Amino acid sequence: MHPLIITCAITGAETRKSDQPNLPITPKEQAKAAKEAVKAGASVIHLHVREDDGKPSQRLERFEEAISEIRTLVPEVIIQISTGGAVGVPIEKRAKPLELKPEMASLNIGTMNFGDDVFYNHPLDVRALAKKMDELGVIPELEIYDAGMMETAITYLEKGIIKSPAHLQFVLGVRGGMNGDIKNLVALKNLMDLHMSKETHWGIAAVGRWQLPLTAYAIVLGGHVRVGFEDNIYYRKGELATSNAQFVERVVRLAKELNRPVATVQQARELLCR
Ligand code: KMH
Ligand code: ZN
Repeated sequence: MHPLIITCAITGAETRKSDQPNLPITPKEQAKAAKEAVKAGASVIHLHVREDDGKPSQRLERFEEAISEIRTLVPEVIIQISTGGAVGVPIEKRAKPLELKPEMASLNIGTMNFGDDVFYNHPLDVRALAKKMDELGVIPELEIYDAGMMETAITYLEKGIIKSPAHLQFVLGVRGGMNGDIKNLVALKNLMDLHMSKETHWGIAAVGRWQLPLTAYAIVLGGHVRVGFEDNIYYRKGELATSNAQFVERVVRLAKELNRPVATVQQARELLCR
């Protein structure tokens, strides 16, 4: 089985410092968190940025600063910027940091309820973002929150709107999308196996209490894994995690026990950035 790519989503847009005191906010804090995560075994950093007051931001200069700080401490790591941003941010702002031509970026493929908000992704905007990423040479990671988005991804791949083989991220456990029940993962994976290239890569980004069991499933089923404060702030019930790296370390231990090698940054780049 190909090696396991561990992505660390160090900051996110929703997690608050008041809920997770170890949340990295400033570019320097983010670089330190990225370095620790990579040292622990992560090869991809999924990046959101915040302003100094903690507010989520899609400001190009802030991304530039964060990427530069991360590159100083961990020059080799794959940086995947978020074009999802925060709920309610207009698509033009969300697309702006693509101008920095990061190696990868997230591409949210459909509209959904997101907790008590609406995460709006108009099909025309999604297709325009996909085109922009293609033109800029940015590799998209398709964020799939439910079966309808999976059907959309299948259509876009068939029509060449997104190049095959794709990299899919099954984001499970968001209120408004599919939860992290194994049956949901199996349903999504069945659609992938039926309709997509055998070269397709998929990962799991599971929210909160779903994170640990789905990590184990992904390791044994040949998927990749995302962890980090964007998706989960508790190491176990009632116990806040001390760092992003603490989650990565656990994934590495599980992978070792389950005989799945963990990808180096170089191997991750070979697998994803084809
Ligand atoms: N913050 C969520 C609304 C992404 O990074 O592309 C969207 C999100 C997905 O975090
Ligand atoms: Zn994100």
